[in-house]
Amino acid sequence: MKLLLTAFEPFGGETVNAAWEAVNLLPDRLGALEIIKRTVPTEFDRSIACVTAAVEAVCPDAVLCVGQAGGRAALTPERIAVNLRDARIPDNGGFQPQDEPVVPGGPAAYFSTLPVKAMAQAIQAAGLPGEVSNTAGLYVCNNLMYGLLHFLAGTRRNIPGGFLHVPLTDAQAAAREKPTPGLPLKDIARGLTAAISAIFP
Ligand code: PCA
Repeated sequence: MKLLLTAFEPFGGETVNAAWEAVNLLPDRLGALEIIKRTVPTEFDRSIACVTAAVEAVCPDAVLCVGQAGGRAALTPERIAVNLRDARIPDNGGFQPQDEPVVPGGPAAYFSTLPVKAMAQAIQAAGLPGEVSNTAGLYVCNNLMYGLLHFLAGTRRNIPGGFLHVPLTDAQAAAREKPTPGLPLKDIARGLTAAISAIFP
């Protein structure tokens, strides 16, 4: 079995992205599962093109995209992606869409086709904070989750896919002006491993 595991490049003026740092710590194999990792540009259109091309190239059995959510204290599998882009800051290409759809004419939303509750429970069982989130925001992460699920729905190949947000690393959190939750990087990686084990039980 193969998992396509993606994470975003740093964005918003930061030099690291907790999602990519954590994905990078994971091995390329977990038992029988092969993990194929890809870095994704933090740009609205390019992120979707990058991940859908990787799905075509890799033919994975599931796709999990990971992003950083500064301010969150838990690892959060996302339940839903909405067909809306409304950016508070420009993406890494300088694009800042306001109140526009991800896919004009597309459905209002897609639900994750990953087992989000089992993933959250597995993270908790590993002794880490994990909970299902009901919003992936309106920035590049929600956009990628929507674009991926729209693409997968059109392939009729039944590949489950979804998104998970991680908190900042404790080092990133310590550098923020306001008190912000953070987790040790190795705990974020351990939580991701637990979530993956729930996708391939
Ligand atoms: N987090 C941002 C985009 C890239 C990332 O890692 C988000 O939550 O939309």
